[in-house]
Amino acid sequence: MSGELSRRETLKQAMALAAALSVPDWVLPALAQGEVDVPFTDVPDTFNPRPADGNRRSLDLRAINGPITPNDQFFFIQHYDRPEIDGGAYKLKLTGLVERPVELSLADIKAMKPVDIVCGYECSGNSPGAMQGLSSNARFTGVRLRDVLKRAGVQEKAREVVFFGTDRGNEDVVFRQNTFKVQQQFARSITIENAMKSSEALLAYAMNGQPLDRNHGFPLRVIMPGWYGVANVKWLAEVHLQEARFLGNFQARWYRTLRAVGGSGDEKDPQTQFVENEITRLNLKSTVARVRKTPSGDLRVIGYALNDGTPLRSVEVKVDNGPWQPAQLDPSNTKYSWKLFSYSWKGASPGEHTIVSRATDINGAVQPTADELARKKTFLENSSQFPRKIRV
Ligand SMILES: Nc1nc2c(c(=O)[nH]1)N[C@H]1C(S)=C(S)[C@@H](COP(=O)(O)O)O[C@H]1N2
Ligand SMILES: [Mo]
Repeated sequence: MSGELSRRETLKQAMALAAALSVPDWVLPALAQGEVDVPFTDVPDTFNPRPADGNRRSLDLRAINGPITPNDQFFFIQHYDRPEIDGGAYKLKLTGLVERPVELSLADIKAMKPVDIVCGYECSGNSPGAMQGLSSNARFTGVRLRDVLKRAGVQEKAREVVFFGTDRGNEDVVFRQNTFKVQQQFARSITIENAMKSSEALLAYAMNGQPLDRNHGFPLRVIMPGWYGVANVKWLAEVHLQEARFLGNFQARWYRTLRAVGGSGDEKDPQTQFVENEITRLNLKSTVARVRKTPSGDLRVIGYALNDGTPLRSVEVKVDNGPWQPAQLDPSNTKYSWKLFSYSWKGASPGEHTIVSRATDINGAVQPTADELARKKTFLENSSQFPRKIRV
């Protein structure tokens, strides 16, 4: 009893303390009046967030002015074309090891209990070379995958949940000396545990309060909070339950990382082992996005961190060869959102400077440097620190 009381007392004190410490009322959204952007000198002239083919778009991080990425700026990318789907005729099929096959119209889905989640994610190919533009953050609305699966019932034997998009293309299936060119639907799978355990996995039909647009998977897509973008199958056509592992091109072949362990790291060194993993949850990452000069002459370094939902311990910023300094985290950050940060830099001298951020989570995982990732042989999952150059 007294233990319970003192625990409550401690909690009350902690809450009072939190209320007394005035939480900054934030840097973003409203960019303060009189501030100007400090130009980056590392953005190549060729960087074009909107290539003319219209088939993809990156986010220009220099334009971030709030926690939510507007729909007409949210990055998009995919492997094939972007199907145009008639929402009125649309049916989501639930097939395979279900108790009863079900087809759901968009109206059926919207009649179910809606769930909202703010979720940031990046393409696993996002990198300094892409100016980190394959990343965005939005509020998604949809229904829990779990609730949809319950409509069809899950057979005991089901182990794998396969999401098929409407888009398809030709892929090579290599077996010994034969290469078969076969048509495949874009598809990804997750385990039944990840589908049923996670209350967060969504089939989303809206983004920032608007119906999904064609670029982002109209009329329905998967959102796996805390996972790389590839998990978020767009233009969802079918959810198929099966016992065997799913081996589609973008599940078993394309989206994987090869790392060297031990030895010299060279392929010919017998002491070196190679480990492959599939692309699943987001690695811990942060990046500087924008630097603002305030009327007082101080600089404000703004950026975001992204990870699998593990709470962060800190985001720090380093200027040139100085020490790591703690940045402030935006109180509006949520478990799976982008975690915005801001660092106040006083007394910057005129000239060129290098600034870099790094994130650390509560388990002590620290965002690696590019050198520390050198043993990663394939380019996906580049979560390295990204030193930026600016001219003050
Ligand atoms: N149907 C389908 N869904 C897809 C893809 C695709 O090629 N086809 N690409 C995936 C990849 S690799 C990424 S990074 C995300 C990007 O989501 P966005 O375009 O909405 O930003 O979509 C994923 N969903
Ligand atoms: Mo991606």
